[in-house]
Amino acid sequence: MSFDQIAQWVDQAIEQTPVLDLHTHLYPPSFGGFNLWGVDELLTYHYLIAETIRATDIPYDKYWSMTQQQQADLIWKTLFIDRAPISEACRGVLTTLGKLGLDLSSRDLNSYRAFFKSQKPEAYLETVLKLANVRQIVMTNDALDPKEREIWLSGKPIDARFKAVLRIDPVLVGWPKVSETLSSFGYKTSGDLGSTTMSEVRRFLNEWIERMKAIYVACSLTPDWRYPDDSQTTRVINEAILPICRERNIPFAVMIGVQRQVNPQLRLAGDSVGKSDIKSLDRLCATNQKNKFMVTMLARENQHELAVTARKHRNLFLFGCWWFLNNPSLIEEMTKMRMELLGTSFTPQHSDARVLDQLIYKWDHSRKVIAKVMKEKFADLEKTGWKVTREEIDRTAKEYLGGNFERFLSLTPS
Ligand code: HDL
Ligand code: ZN
Repeated sequence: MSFDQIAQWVDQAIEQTPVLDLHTHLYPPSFGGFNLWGVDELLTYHYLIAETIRATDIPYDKYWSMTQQQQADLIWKTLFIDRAPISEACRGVLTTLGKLGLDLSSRDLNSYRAFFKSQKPEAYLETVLKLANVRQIVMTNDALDPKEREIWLSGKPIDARFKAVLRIDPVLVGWPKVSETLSSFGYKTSGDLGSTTMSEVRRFLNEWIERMKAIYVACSLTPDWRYPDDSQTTRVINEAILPICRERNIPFAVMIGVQRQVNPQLRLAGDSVGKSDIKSLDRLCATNQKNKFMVTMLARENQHELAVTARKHRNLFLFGCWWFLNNPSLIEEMTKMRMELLGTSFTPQHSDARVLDQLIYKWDHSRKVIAKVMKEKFADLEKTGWKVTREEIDRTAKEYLGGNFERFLSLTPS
């Protein structure tokens, strides 16, 4: 088979395979204000806030006192008009606007605003899912957020394309403060994490996994995370999260390496990255073989050891180029290394989208890089004398863009 033919098959397979996006911060229109979309939300994405603050000397409190439209105007002028919008987050906004058919040569933000003003959330969701070719959106849900909790308790039906995930960072790292929040919701918890409290934490987990039909339980962990140790985090993992995830046969997703709020004045944009301890992850997977773990790590320096660790533990499901790694140069480096070490048994990407329209650019950009690496790997395969078929290319694309994850969800570790 010629390289051009292989390349054409890969491009078609990657473009035409609808994606299961296994980690996002998106919500269906029925969640009202939680569903963020439109050009002002795109421009005030926290990645672009950080880049704008860095490029100007605007006082933090002046920025935060502006309306969202004023913030978007400042970001547009600073990063798109006064400077070339060549960062990944800037390019993403333009990819999205361009794919929606807007005239980027005008550089007229108000004309773009007029387009979004004419959209309705429900119909716009269909437009975005079609353009992004996304079939399922996995959310990040916080049962401790009073507003989100109310929506879940209302029992409002949810678009079946949106799947819930119970995100539990405070339950892991927020003791004793989180015991007040839990007890305000009727759980008999106290800061001491005694046996009653631990069983009430289990009740909280069970009730909300059930209510949300959560497909996994997730948390993010700082570079200082160690397992096991004598911390409350280890106790909650061992005595509450792992037993319940095992009983329900759902994964526990650990997203490791975020250094929270290194610059609190940036608010959501104030988090950073740190190299994390791979031995803790190794022990987590090795000593809990009947649990399933989804893992992504934030530091580039952790990626090779993470891929090797995935080779050692089949209950470790490796996914995505997370956050500061979600850039073409690093997606290519990581995906190449992962294909060489793990073959087809991982999920190359998730979008982490916070604004619905971002699905359009995050998947356009990532698909191109994944396709580039697949072309190279299948061409190498062909050069051995193996006869690459369109079927195995199509099958591999389906595995990478959601099939592997669905199979992992269905597995029962022995
Ligand atoms: O903790 C997380 O899930 C991260 O993805 C954060 O939400 C982060 O702010 C983010 O949006 N990264 O892309
Ligand atoms: Zn996220």
